[in-house]
Amino acid sequence: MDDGLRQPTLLADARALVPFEREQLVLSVIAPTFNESKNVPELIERLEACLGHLVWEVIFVDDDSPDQTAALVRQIAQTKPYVRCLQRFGRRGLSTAVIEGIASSSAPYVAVIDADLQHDESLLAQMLPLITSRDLDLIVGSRYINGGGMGQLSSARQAMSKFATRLSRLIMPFDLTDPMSGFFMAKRQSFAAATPYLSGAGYKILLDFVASSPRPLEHMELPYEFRPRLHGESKIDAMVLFEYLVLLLEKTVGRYVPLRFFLFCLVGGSGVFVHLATLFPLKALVPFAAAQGIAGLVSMTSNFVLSNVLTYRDCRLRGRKLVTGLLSFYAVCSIGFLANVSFADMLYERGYAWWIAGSAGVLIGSVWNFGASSIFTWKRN
Ligand SMILES: Nc1nc2c(ncn2[C@@H]2O[C@H](COP(=O)(O)OP(=O)(O)OP(=O)(O)O)[C@@H](O)[C@H]2O)c(=O)[nH]1
Ligand SMILES: [Mg+2]
Repeated sequence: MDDGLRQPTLLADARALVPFEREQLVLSVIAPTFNESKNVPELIERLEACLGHLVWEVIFVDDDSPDQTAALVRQIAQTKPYVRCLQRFGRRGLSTAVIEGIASSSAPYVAVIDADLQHDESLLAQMLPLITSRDLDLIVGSRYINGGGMGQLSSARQAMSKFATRLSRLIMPFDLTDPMSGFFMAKRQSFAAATPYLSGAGYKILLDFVASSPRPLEHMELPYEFRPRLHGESKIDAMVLFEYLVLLLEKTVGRYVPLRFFLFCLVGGSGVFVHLATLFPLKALVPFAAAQGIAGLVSMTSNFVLSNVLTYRDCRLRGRKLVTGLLSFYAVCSIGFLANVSFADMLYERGYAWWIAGSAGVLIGSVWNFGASSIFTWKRN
């Protein structure tokens, strides 16, 4: 990267380039964590080494990790007041963790970094003088520009990341070489301006930020080499991919239809297949009405399971609540079915074409099922 600017290689340079009072809090570093207790102490030490000349803080946003990451952070924070812990309960999500971490900070600049030591924290000392002196909104750590790299990431993961980067062009207002990067620094005000429009879905908070900002962001990229994970496990799984699709849908289809409703209808569509696939073999074994009834129950159950895992993944029912939720879902859908049939019948009686009457019935039934189940089954609006 040749940006014509003096690159601060020494800490003294960095301090000289950051126009803040000695006592003023300049930077909040947000580190989302889930089971990172083995990495936290090392990350704090490394941040101290590169930011120690500034007034800064690190906020660990932990989703109640079973390995007691939050307790460890709090213990360290007792002697290091620049270390903070924001512990969340009953939910998961890297993007929402970052959003809430940033919302809890008051520094004029924020940085987001993985807690697993895979990002090059020493870059923060370069980012800060650049973002202030150039009055930028955003500096992104990129693995895809000269000097950066994917490290030892498996070729399958590299290919996935590149594919996801290509897909991101659907929603990106400007080109970034590495919108999948979880490593960036931003002006807090610029992030705050985008906050009301953020999707919060999944793990790609940088892409969400860039796609949700009400105005184009003044930005630049700096290279870094992605390091291998030293301790702990990656949280990348099929759900991460699904969440990425949700983010893309939210920023495209979601502009016109609430995404949860869209997902609810997709799941409902899959229920039609489940229904027919159950009905087909059953009708040879039992009377048609019984087969239709059983198929209805099976498809409602599969709709419930899929909605619980996908559409309402953030307030997923577990244990005993799964059973009461299923019963309330049956009740809600039965009323929806009656509404569907009676509305369609009324339209048909009034002379509307069969397909208009039928579709209107399905729409009324779906809207009812969606609204009522989100209130009674998953207890939200
Ligand atoms: N608060 C919170 N943090 C999370 C969650 N999922 C992942 N993280 C943290 O986000 C950071 C990145 O997660 P990783 O699983 O390492 O994902 P990655 O770095 O993209 O993938 P790997 O290269 O496989 O490690 C780590 O600090 C995780 O602890 C979550 O649901 N909630
Ligand atoms: Mg990682």
